[in-house]
Amino acid sequence: MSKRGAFIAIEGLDRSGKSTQASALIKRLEAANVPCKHIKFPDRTTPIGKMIDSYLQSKTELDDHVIHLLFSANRWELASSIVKALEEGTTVVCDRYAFSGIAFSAAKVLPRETTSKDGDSTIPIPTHVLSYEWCRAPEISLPAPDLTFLLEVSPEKAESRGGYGEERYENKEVQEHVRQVFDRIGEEIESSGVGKWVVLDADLDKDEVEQSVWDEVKPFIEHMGVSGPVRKLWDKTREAAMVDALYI
Ligand code: Z5A
Ligand code: MG
Repeated sequence: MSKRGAFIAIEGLDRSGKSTQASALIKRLEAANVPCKHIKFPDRTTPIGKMIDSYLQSKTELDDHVIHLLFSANRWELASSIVKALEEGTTVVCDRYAFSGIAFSAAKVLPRETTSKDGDSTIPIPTHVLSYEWCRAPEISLPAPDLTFLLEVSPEKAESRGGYGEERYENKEVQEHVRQVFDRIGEEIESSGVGKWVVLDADLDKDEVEQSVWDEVKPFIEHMGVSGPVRKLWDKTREAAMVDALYI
């Protein structure tokens, strides 16, 4: 099988510079004559994307389960076209992906906090609305990125960047929960061996972050793409099939 394109996801907290870095990477790939495609989630142009957009702008209310599944469906709408592009040799750069989907939903907490007593002080225990496992389930088997960047930005830097706080989820408390879920996802991806997870300091200047991204992407270009089929996220179907085979 000839080489295919690389699937690169850019993830991170709000205002960490994901869209800036996705565009910069596309420019560099084009300059290096690498066939490439720029996609973004949520894709607000599809019918599902329009429902998501309305929810994010607080124009409509949706149950937390429903909005989570819509975000995931918005990715599944494009899943086969991503695989097709990769197989045709196109490198796909994706601005936010399944990991944002899990992190933002699993980070949601109920407005009322339960408390626990620790000596004289009372410690708030946030009650999560959706479990991590529930949030991850609809993302299983989506095309797996070969390389994911997690852009880490401090709350102070994020706030100093334009537009912060205009949509849902854009507040410090939510962002801190999101950060914790991203860390858990990163550990899982690294230990699964499906794709590389690279954490970058996004407090740095745009140019410095851009260079770090390029340093990681360059080996894929030098190797003229990626060998082997597009892998799937958290895919246990092969393992399950092998276990089933033992009992036949
Ligand atoms: N969401 C979800 O819940 N579930 C899902 O499955 C998905 C998403 C996919 C909207 O996403 C919301 O949807 C988001 C997660 C949730 N919730 N929140 N909050 P979105 O991707 O549409 O959000 P956005 O409007 O694109 O914002 P963003 O992604 O947070 O921003 P960004 O792309 O990371 O940053 P940027 O646009 O590149 O840069 C922001 C500004 O900072 C801009 O003025 C830049 O010029 C500047 N900038 C960028 N980098 C730097 C550096 N290094 N130094 C200084 N200034 C910089
Ligand atoms: Mg963005």
